[in-house]
Amino acid sequence: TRPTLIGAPVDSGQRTAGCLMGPAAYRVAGLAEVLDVLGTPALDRGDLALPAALPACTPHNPAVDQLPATLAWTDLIRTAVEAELAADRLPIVLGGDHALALGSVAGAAAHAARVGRPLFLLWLDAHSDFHTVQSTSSGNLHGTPVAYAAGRAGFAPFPPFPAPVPADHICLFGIRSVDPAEHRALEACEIAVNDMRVLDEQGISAPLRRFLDKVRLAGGMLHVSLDVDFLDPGIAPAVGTTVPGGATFREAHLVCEMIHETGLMTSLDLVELNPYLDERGRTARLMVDLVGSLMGRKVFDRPTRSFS
Ligand code: DIR
Ligand code: MN
Ligand code: MN
Ligand code: MN
Repeated sequence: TRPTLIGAPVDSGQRTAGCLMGPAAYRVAGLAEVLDVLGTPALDRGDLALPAALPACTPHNPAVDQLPATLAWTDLIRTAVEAELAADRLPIVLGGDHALALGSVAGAAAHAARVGRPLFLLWLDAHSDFHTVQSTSSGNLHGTPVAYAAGRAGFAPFPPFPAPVPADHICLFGIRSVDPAEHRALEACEIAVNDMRVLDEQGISAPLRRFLDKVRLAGGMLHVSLDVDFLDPGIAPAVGTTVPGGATFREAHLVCEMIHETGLMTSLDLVELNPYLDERGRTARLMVDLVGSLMGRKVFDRPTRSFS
């Protein structure tokens, strides 16, 4: 499946300016060239843009920031992702902050429901992003897309999520920052929380393989959402919400290589890159490198590993 690049310069989901420069940074860092070399050239649709006038709407929760913009982005991105999947392409959404996943996962879910396949969600992130519009304490809607995808209540005035992803189809990976309201809600559901403690003890490959096996056995589609802060800030400083103790360079590449070997990934988000905070583009280049691994780059070709 050929990739399509969708620029989504979303910066309404959090309050550190700069995420809107993300799509440009990925292009400057050579994303298209990496995909060319791998023999999977991308179609670049350019950047989505918000309409000039946004409908007024007032959140029930007064803490919520920039709700009209995030509502409009959600609709635009959902439509764009669903269209690429319907055209049998692999959408790669270039963020933009993680609020864009309110739209991208909705687009993937709508498509999966239409073709009658189960959708699975792999969330590579320091954060669980399991707040609702009601529960968010920061007011930053980038902390909500997993809860939206899971079909939690408390999302008015967002449209109902098209086909909620069952809790046992969601895998959070790399987690090390969970707010109290998210913690309570996660404990009351079956979502797999692979926090850093799990990955320290079991390594990265065993928990990931368990999840990928489940996706394969179910014949599922797999949406991967890669937040820059999944990575350790020592190698990926260009993100507004760094949390120490993240994935190392090799752990992150191994995750991407394993995903590629399964051939299961059907859509991808690259989120939270803030190029304004970067050191000479190193975080953008690392993210582009990881896309290389996700799309098949390897040091040496091995027979495809059996995931049974
Ligand atoms: C925090 C930070 N839990 C919030 N969240 C995210 O604002 O709700 N940071 N996603 O990247
Ligand atoms: Mn996130
Ligand atoms: Mn995060
Ligand atoms: Mn707990």
